[in-house]
Amino acid sequence: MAAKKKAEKPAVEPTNEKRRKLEPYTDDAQGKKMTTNTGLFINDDQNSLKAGERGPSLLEDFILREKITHFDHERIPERVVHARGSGAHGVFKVYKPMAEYTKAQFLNDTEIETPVFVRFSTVAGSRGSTDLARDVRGFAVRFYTQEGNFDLVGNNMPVFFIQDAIKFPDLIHAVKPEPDNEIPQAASAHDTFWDYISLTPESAHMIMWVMSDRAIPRSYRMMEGFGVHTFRFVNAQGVASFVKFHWKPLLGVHSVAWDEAQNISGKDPDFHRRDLWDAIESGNFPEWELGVQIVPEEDEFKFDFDLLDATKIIPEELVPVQRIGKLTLNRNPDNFFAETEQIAFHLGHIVPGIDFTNDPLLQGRLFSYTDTQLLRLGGPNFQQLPINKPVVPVYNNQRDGFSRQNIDSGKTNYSPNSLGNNYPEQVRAEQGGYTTYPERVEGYKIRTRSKSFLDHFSQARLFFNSQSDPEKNHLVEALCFELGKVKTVAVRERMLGILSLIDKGLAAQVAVALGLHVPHPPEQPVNKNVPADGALENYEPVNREGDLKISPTLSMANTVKDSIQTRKVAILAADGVDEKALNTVKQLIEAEGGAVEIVSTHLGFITSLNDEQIHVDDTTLTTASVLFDAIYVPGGANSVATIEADADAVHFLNEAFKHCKPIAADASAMQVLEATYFFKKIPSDKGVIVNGQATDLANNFIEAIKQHRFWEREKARKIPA
Ligand code: HDE
Repeated sequence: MAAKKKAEKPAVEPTNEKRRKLEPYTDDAQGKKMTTNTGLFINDDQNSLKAGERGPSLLEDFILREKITHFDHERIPERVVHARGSGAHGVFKVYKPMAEYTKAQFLNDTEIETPVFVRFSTVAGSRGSTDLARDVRGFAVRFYTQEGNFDLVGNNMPVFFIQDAIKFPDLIHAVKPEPDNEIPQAASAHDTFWDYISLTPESAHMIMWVMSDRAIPRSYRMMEGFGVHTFRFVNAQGVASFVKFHWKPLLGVHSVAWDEAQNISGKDPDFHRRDLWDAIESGNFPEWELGVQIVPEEDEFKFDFDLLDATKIIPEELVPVQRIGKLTLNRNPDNFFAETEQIAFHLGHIVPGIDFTNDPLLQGRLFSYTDTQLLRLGGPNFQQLPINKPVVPVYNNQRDGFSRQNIDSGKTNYSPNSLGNNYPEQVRAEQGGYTTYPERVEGYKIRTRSKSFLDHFSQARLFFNSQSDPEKNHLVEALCFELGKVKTVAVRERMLGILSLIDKGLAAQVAVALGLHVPHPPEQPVNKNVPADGALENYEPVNREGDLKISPTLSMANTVKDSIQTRKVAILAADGVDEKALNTVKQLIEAEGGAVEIVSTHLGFITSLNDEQIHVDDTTLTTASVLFDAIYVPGGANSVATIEADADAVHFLNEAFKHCKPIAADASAMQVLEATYFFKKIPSDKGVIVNGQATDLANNFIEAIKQHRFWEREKARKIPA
């Protein structure tokens, strides 16, 4: 696919009702005169009012006071979790009517393009923290439907750490920086997190995901998304089914290496934010398909896990994912604060045809989201902020409060009323009024955990067993890293106990790195889920084998690898470069949708063999290999000699090799490769393309870039870059 031209912003607006509705609130100061907030033209914005040239400033200076007061109040509390994030506008279109399962209009009308706003985030770090932290990513989607806002507030992992919302504050306290010294930022590799996890066996499955490469995505555009909980679809006849939501990225699911992630955190902590922004600005609109797994109500108890348990997936091999529509992100926000920061998601923002289940994690979330916005956005009127307003009108008898925007006219603000003809009127179900699915519930009031929630290990094992060898190695190394940062030996030991209940080999490998022995025989993990008066047997984890041994869809090795679209390729070149080779490779990569940057030893231009002036995008000082997906070294004697002599350029290649990236070099540039460690140690590698003329070389290189990474290279462990 060819790289698309930069999108003209207005081109996407007419199709997007939400964008149109935001327009009246969007203002640009170009060509405008400066005023105070009351509209008074400002004559001098640079000097405060003083009593004499060198005299004190005067309290009378209303311009100074207004400007400073506003500034003093510019910050709002960051989100207590998911503080660091990036958002974008887009559209969603369903492929085929889903009437059999749901009456939700936006999932039935194939003509409607529903406007969306999506916010991706990390969970633990503060607003200014690095994008590349090992963490879960939030994947929150707001659909501005004709029946009101529907928010699918999901993550890039399909399960969660805990089964009951009442545990959430503890989990988050444990993962956030430690309370005495506020260290470490945006990292789970510390004592309090693993202390908590080692006492919380229900987190075993989620820990496998967070220690996998899913926690260090290459791009937001290359992540899956999941609604996590089981939701309910309800059709027009009132028939309900269970549903799990998925987002499948069309570019495939890809990650970086952990060493790379740590480097990126220093070189470009905005890596994911920049990547999303740049892709949209360049017209390479990120796309996902919405997937659903549907389970008929009568099959609720058919599985060896509980559908209400958010620490479990429904393996795709048991219930296939139907792809039912497409999400396209096609416009960056105009203002980060007004849009990305002020958007207030809530999984209680629902439309007819979609309903909740009794998942105790979901139930607690239904309370938390509005509650948190009341503090974060300063009162009950946050729904009237432009980014939060639905595209459909809003009428009710809620009134007043801080920063009320609406001017609600009329005498009545209560219901029933006769003075206002009893408006706004309620809406019958057949006319779109929301009705809750009449699920039958009865039981004792009781604080307990269902026994159907107690198998904490079989799906953790399923996940581990389903990984490719390199993925398993990464997971082991992640655990060695994280637990290696834990100072308390008893915590490490407890974690080894938990790991041994998932997989003995896994536990043994981690134990070696920690210089410990796996507790033997593996005891039941210390289980602090048990309430003071609870009986242990009601909480004791069950370690069953699990019906399914392998689920191939859980491995990123099986993701789509058919495109190099938006992959970034660095060309290492200097004066005297062979511009024919350079241009051939560059053009072929760009024709496939890849992006090329010329990296040299100085900025400005380099002069090729034939005196062509080539613009330099970056130097080995201003960029780094970790910010690219692949590297190419063209020939040309002088260029090759300069690159070979530049230690940073040689490091660039060694590091790219270490991170398993494809590398290509012209035959006449071999001298550069020979200066690297890797070429001396591993002269032949599938991902190092050194044969063929420019066109062949480029084509083989493109095929290699499609593979993303040559992880098997890591086995050699010979590259100290
Ligand atoms: Fe959240 N979560 N969460 N969460 N969550 C928030 O709401 C909460 C959970 C998720 O981009 C907060 O507006 C509780 C699961 C995303 O603005 C807060 C529990 C999943 C975002 C909150 C959970 C999520 C949030 C903080 C346990 C995946 C960012 C700011 C019951 C399905 C949304 C805010 C955005 C944000 C509470 C667990 C996803 C405090 C109590 C499970 C993507 O309300």
